[in-house]
Amino acid sequence: MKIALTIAGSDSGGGAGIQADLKTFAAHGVYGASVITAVTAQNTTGVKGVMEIDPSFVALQMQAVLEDMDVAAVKIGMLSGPEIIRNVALTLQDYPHIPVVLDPVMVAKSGDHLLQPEARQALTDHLFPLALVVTPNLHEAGVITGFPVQDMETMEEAARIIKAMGTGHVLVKGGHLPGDAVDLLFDGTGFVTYSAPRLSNKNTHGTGCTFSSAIAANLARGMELKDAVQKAKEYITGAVENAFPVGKGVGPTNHFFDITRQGV
Ligand code: PXL
Repeated sequence: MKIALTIAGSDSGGGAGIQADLKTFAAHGVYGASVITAVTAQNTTGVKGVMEIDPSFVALQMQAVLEDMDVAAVKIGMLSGPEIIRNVALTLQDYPHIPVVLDPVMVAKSGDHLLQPEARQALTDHLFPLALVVTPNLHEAGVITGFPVQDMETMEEAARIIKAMGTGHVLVKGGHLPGDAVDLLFDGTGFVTYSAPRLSNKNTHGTGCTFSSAIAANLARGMELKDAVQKAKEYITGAVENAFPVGKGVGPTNHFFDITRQGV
């Protein structure tokens, strides 16, 4: 069984963060290891608090996993602060052969900060150059580039700018566009688009986490990036389509829709 590692925050509500990542890995038949960067006290209605893990202890968790296991892909989510970012980047530098999917998580769906605004520069400076692909949504692409990203034209422009920051590829996610959910992958030369019809299900908590860990799971299984994104897009569409209400707010996606469909 292939091994994937998630470096991310814990969502006590179980719908996003580390919990979403591990469920996604499991749903793909990939063994999941996890390095926790921060613990959120959170449910489907919002974030009540964030406790950062000591940055040196984040590095220690990474070393424990990486020196022991043959990790085939890494997914990075919530990083919280600049010191954690620097330690994650420093540790990853010793493993340049492992593909890294970097989800530049900034705020939760509820609007709560998951990355301190003063940590944005560290994210682009230290981690973008180590990533095979960075996966911003429209809001994150706007914050990173400094202009509103709201249609295909500005998504292309943002992809070019983010690519120039040193990442291998950029996947700008258009899930918040009016109309179809169209994502745009840029490799520095050409664009590939991935489209899915807009779904009306309101239970979308953890969509970004789930999408990026599905890409990482597919990479761990040996797929090329373009195919990994295509398959992950199909998976996240199924997970949102089959989401069911949990809690009183925005519920999580259904990571195991393939299994629940079979009546398990
Ligand atoms: O989806 C972004 C995200 C990442 N990590 C954690 C989260 C969330 C969103 O709520 O809670 C821990």
